[in-house]
Amino acid sequence: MSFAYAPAPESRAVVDIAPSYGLFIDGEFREAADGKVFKTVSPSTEEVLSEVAQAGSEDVDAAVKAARKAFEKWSALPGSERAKYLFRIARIIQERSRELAVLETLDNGKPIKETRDADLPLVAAHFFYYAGWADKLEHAGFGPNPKPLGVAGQVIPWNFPLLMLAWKIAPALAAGNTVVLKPAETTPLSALFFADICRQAGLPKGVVNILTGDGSTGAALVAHEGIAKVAFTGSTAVGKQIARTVAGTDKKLTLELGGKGANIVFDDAPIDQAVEGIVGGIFFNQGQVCCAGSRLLVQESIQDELLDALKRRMSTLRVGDPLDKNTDVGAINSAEQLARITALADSGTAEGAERWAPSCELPSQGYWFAPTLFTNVTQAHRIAREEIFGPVLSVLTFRTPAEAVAKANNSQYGLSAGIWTEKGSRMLAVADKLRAGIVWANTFNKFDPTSPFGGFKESGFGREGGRHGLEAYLSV
Ligand code: TXE
Repeated sequence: MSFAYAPAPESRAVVDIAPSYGLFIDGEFREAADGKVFKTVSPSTEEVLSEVAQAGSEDVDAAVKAARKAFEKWSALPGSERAKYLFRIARIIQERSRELAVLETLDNGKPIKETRDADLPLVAAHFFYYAGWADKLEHAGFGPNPKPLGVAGQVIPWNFPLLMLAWKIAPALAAGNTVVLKPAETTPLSALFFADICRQAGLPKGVVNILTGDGSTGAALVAHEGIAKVAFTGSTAVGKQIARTVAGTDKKLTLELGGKGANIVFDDAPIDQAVEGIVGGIFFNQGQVCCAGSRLLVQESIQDELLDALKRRMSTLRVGDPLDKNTDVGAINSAEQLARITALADSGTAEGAERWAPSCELPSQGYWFAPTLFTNVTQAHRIAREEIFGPVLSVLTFRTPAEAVAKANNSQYGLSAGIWTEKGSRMLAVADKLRAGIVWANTFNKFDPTSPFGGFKESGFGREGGRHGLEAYLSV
């Protein structure tokens, strides 16, 4: 006898999306000065979800002015008062988490399982965590009188829209700064819902301003002379451009850019556990994760055993409707991103790597890419060097720990890595030699607001999260 268990898809009726949204400036929603708008579509269905305002330079100026005015009072509040607002925001996020999870899944394409169990709890956790810091800045070892910087201009990507917003806004506000934040053009909605949460929490006008728009809006924001601090998460190319804009000004800058994380599996690793970590490391959020474990480095002696187990596990992944609670792999965020993934995966085949994917039926509407594995990969292949930002894993082998370290570090990036071994001494020795901002031990993609996150090399500089994340928003 067999039981078919199929929970109903998460109801999209829990979220009420308006047909259009304005910019959130000085506590009010308003149209763009030049009336421009753009559409946001659901990547899993290509349905138009809403039309949102496209901020131009006049709007950037208005938002920065509102934030500067708000800064005077906000920065003068006792930390305990700022904490109350942040705690209130955190609690409202928890109360509205089902609605926000469905919204994020609709706008981004990621499975509800992830928005519900990873994104939203982490978003709330960040606000709780930094709320706790707001009245302790004098005691955090920053020196006698840490001061906020002013207005932070923050530009975020589309892969974790609400979580990246939380990483940026929570520490900025706790430290006494005000913000103008620009969400990515393909995922503007959760930031606009967050604006509504700020109103619900009674946050003073102008402390948080949200400007929807594309790269031109982001460029105008980071160049604005009223901005004291720029925080960016996105592509390395745009990060370099922003660094050039900011160079020669007194703006503080943090950049969180691309990655090509190595997930290193030694022959004594617990195989089943490692397979789960490898799968989570590359297929979580369809691999659209800067710290994804996109290079699997496996010790040669266990290659066959590990790859067999990995393929079996990949064959059980369910790809499809992201609102279905059983779905493991959702939609790719945009047609452009799908095209980038497709082109890089095709380069793998063209350069001689061996491609494998489980048989799975992809929906006919929307942007989809099957979980894919490449073996016979060399370090020279593009799929071993370039960030694919998709559900594509490149497998390389090694014989000795020294070779594993050399291969892992052979990258322009240095954001994340994972090590799988039962041997504690080897774990520590290898971790110490990896040029990566985050090294996971017998796990992968674990996040926590108390841990600083950030990279080496072309993965950027500065840290978000933890006490270090606060320092980026203070003059000490
Ligand atoms: O990034 P962009 P895209 C990587 C990933 C992906 C590639 C391209 O490899 O395939 O980048 O993605 C805003 N000044 N990552 O094109 O363009 C833009 O509007 C100021 C890794 O989406 O960098 C959006 O809000 N802002 C990454 C944000 O920058 C500008 C996450 C990111 O978009 C701008 C995303 C400009 N000149 C992509 N141009 C990670 N580190 O997690 C664009 N923007």
